[in-house]
Amino acid sequence: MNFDYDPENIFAKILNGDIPCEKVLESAHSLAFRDIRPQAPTHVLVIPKGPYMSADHFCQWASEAEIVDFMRTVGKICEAEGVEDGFRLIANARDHGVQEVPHFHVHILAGRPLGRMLD
Ligand code: DGP
Repeated sequence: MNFDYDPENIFAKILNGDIPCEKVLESAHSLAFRDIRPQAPTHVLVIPKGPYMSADHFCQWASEAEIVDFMRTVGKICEAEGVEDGFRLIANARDHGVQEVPHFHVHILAGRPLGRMLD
């Protein structure tokens, strides 16, 4: 699995403490921090601690404990950030998905009308 994972990617460096982040929540298998270029009043990134490049890899190869931990982290952040008016989860993957950082992450966006994405 994950033979192409780049251990030098930016989120790997955040995970090992080489690059600082504005941490929102940390759990056994996940870390959440604020996006450095926020696109909305709430823009949090949730990443697994394991070396998964993208959502398909995570969903195929992560353990159930990692997957549950990740989804619970998303849920806790939604509750803490107050997303009653609505929110969006985004997981970009590889070239066509315009993924900038090759470590799986979900964007949580909220706090303003986000417009339509899919027409
Ligand atoms: P994408 O891979 O296209 O889904 O988006 C990557 C996001 O990561 C982008 O919104 C900007 C954010 N980002 C890039 N470098 C850093 C960084 O060093 N720190 C933080 N907090 N966010 C970063």
